[in-house]
Amino acid sequence: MSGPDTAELKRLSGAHHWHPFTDHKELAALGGPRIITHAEGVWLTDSAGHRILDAMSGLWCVNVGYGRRELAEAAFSQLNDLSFYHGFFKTTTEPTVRLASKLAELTPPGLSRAFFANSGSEANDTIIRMARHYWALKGKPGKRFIIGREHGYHGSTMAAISLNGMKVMHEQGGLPLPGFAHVMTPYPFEGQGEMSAEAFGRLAARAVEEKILELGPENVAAFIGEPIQGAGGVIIPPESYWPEINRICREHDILLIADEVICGFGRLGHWFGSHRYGITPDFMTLAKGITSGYVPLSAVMVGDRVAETLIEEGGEFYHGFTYSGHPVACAVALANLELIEREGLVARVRDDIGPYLLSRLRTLLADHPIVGEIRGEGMIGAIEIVKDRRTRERFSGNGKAALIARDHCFQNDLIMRGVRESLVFAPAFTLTHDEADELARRAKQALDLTARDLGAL
Ligand code: PXG
Repeated sequence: MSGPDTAELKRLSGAHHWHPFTDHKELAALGGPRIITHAEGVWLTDSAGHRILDAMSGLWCVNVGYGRRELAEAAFSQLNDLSFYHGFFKTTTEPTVRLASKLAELTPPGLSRAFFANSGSEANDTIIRMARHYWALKGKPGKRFIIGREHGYHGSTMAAISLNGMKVMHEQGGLPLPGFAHVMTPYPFEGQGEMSAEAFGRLAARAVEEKILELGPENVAAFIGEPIQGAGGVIIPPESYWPEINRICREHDILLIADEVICGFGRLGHWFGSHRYGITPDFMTLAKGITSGYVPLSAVMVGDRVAETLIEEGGEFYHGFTYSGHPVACAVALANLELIEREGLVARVRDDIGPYLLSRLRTLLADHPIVGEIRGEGMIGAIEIVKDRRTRERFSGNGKAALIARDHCFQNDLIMRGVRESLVFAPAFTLTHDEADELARRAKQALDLTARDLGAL
């Protein structure tokens, strides 16, 4: 069987395809994109025939690994039975209802209802509207501010970008929109210094409280945070952080939004990051792992106090998407959740492959000259790159070192992401021990080459 015409696809891509988050001039200079043609387990194949170990499970989403027949069959069967119907005008479909009910069972108590969308960004936009509408119905229309965090990532729509703590995104398009504020994040490697982890967690939580008091609690609708920040560099908070956030939101009557787009569906070795950290959210954002990325789907879990007010006092909520609760996406999600349960993948992440991968990386990189820290939880983690392990001094060039390391991984057929000064990873939960050994070996090779390039060896 002959493969696709790579040269033609690259040419067509350069002429017609606008990639997400891409410098197109740079991509053209590199000769165009790599074209992925096939995937199985944690292995991608590209059009040149390379087998690539995907340590990112796509974009933090292919939790059950690629090529699972059960998910393909669920889609095929649903496409044959009912390819589309919607949830507008007093109708719905069976997979939609069954999935909503399954999510209510899996998520923490008090989150009983699911609104469906197609992406994490849309789900977060939905939450902003619901939160503000809730406060208006409560007679507090002034409560409009949403507080997010430095390095937070919540999506790419105008409102979701406004939640993000990424200045480079704000600079394009005149964002954030009015009504959004940002605070520091609990990033121990950079901020803890001589403090205890406990004290640092409290300090970072206090920043949220101070922002609420500065804006006035009567003007603040909600606080949003990822249990562990993913795209911002896998930032893992001290244990003291989330309990304090729970308390602060409760005391100042602020809604708490847990963005579980990356942490949800077993990534941290618990069904949700909220279980891991004891977070008691009013809203949860779900996407990615909900279908293991096989088809697009996201959901907003709406807490009971908000839902009851919107339902009892709100009348019609003028919000929804053509594909809200798409039956094919919901059928795939149900098959995905069933597979995670049947194979015990959440426990596997917590007790087996998560700790194993971390220990392999820690063993191989224990004395590596440019590794400042290896951190992780379940199947998500980061390797901090430093010039000096003792002082934590960074290399110059603002993240250039991580990009060099990322490129060496890429050349060695290993996919990791470079985020600021870290290499981050989030493989599928089905990674075998042998594959974890291989991943760690390739990561070490990439870091050795990076150290050589930067004159640190
Ligand atoms: N919340 C979180 C926590 C996310 O990580 C979104 C919301 C937005 O989801 P959508 O489906 O609108 O993309 C995300 C998405 C990266 C990367 O390179 C991360 C994401 C998306 C694309 C790339 O780390 N996270």
